[in-house]
Amino acid sequence: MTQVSIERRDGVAIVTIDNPPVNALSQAVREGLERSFEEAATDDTVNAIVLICAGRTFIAGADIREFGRPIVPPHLPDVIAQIEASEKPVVAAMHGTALGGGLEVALGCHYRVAVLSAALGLPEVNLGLLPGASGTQRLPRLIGVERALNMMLSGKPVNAALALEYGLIDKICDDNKLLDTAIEFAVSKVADGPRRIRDMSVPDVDGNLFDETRKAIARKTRGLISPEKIIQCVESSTQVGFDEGCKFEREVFLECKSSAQSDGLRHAFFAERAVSKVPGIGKDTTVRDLSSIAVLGAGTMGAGIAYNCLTSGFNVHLLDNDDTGLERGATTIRKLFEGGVARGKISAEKLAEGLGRLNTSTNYDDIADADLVIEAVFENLAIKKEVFEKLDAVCKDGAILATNTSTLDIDAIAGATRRPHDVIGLHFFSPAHIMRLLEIVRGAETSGEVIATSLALAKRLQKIGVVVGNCFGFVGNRMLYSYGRENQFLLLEGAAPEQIDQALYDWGMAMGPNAVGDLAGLDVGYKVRQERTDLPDDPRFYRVADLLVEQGRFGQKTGKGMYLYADGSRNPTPDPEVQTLINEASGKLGIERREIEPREIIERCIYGLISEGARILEDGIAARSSDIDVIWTNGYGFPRHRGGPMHYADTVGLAAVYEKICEFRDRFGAEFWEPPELLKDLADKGQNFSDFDKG
Ligand code: 3H9
Repeated sequence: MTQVSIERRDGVAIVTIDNPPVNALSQAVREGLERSFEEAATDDTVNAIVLICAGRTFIAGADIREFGRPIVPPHLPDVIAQIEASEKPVVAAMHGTALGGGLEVALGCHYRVAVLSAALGLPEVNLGLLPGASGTQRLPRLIGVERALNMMLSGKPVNAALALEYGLIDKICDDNKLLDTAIEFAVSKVADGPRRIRDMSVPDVDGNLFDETRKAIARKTRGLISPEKIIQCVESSTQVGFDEGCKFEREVFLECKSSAQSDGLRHAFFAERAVSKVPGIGKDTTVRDLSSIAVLGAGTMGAGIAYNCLTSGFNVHLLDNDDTGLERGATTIRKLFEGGVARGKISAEKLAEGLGRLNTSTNYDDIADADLVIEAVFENLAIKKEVFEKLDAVCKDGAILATNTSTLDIDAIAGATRRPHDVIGLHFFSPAHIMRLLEIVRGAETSGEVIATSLALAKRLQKIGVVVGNCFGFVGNRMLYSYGRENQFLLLEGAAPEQIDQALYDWGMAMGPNAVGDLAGLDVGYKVRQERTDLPDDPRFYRVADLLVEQGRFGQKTGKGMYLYADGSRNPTPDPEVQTLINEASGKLGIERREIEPREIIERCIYGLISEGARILEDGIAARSSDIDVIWTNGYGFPRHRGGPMHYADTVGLAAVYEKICEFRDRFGAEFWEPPELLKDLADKGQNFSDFDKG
């Protein structure tokens, strides 16, 4: 199959790329472009050229799968230079998403036409890269330095209307008229000839722009390499000529491409796409229609879920035991809508329309027709079973009955109904309308249809749904236990809460575990631990957290927890009283306190995660190690540029991870540090978790 073809119409050569699914610039495409533009250049019957793509989109970028391997020529910057050098006017005709190298190809063309629904962007920063095919040099020349910087640093695409306003495109047309418009446009430019961006000068720029930009993005991009490199490249476009700027861009692009950060971010990209491939669920699995969703429990979580469903177009029925609860839930939802309006995310009409799709009730009979019920009541098995018994009695046949439990046994809940095949766990993360992760927990009897429908629901809610198996805490919270356990042990052994938090924050975690505990509420975990009968019989286990809760220190909500929060502030301040409490606890347990280095803090917390992740794979609770990575990067603030805990282990090397875990076992005891068999096995074979995934 040829990925690039050429045909002629009215003296115009139409070069078409057809490389499904997203017309990525693979080696074959680059070669095809080189050949086709050569052919068009030497054909005397051709006066102008249109570059267009078949399928659902214009080129969505370089072929990211090639980035782990040596790149085979022709190189993209050379192909683009060849297109730009054409003596015949070249028009890019864009639909779908013109992204990364795709937009850079369009910038090499002399003119650009796009359909109204098109989006254009340079999202390389999301992959730890920078536009590496002269985008950092051409875009500032075309649309100005500040706009170009914003597009590259945010990675966010602009729509066609804005692109026209920026001068990024020359014309907008209807979706079904792209080729005709582009041909007509190309013909109209034959007399003018080519207009090459490389020959334009870079517009003047405020001298402080680059330093101001650095300051503005510092917190958001902490620890990341590519944003600074983007700034340097764009800065160079204002200082040196086009060719020298391109040379510099190429050097830093290759540096970024071979970085561990880009490797981690590319892993995260593909891992998020792999989650939709669920064993036993195929394209032929029926997806049930969902239009009305009932949310049970109008607390913060229930209201957040309801709001998320409303903004995704569903009719929502909010149910609670009493009118006060309902009133509170409805107010929370209204406030969320109003916040959306204030931030310009939602129009006033959408607010009214969205709230118009919300009904509230205290009567189970009112949700009899719901297609899906999401239960978000207290995290207590007895209460949940009672709720599901009632749901089973009233809900229509074929309704999906979902529980938003974060830890409890899905099969036990399903067992309270006569339709366990319709029961599933939908574990939302707080705040439910913001967090992208949805853990979809399949019970022993959950049907394929219900899983497929839950995956489709996740997409509609703009979330990443990851299907996992049923066990205490599923994937995310089960692993959190090992991470939290090490945090708690480190506190007793000599590390201060702020020292642990700083070490993990500096390593890349969104927040340290002690600040997270205070944010989530220390009492939440406490209640769960009280209900569990299978916890280790070790007096050190979550000792500090238990003592704090028993003193009424629940975290931010009580103004004190692991830290102090003065006068309603959300900023944690170390509290000497907590340190005294910890020191006393260490003394009572006979633990000799010592200096602990950041490296030990990181290794114990992160290797604790990896070890539990390996057991989760052994138990078949996650289908792939990359699914675990998606859960941790999207639900628990794990640094995306490290790919996720399992990918991070691969980059360290499993033999080294295994060795370190053995060392911890010898130092701290086998109860918590016995290395998982799977880890030993893979390390012995010289393999890593990604090999396990392939197997
Ligand atoms: C770049 O261009 C560098 C240059 O500056 C310099 C070079 C020298 N490559 O997301 P979907 C696959 S860096 C390979 O589910 P959607 C994807 O894995 C690149 N494969 O669809 C999936 O495969 P599968 C800059 C790619 O409709 C399938 O396509 N560009 C690529 O929800 C469908 O993807 C970007 O960062 C790729 N570039 O969204 C754009 N892109 O079916 C990255 C996708 O086997 N792509 N695939 O799982 C996207 O943002 C979205 O895929 C897109 C479509 C919006 C295009």
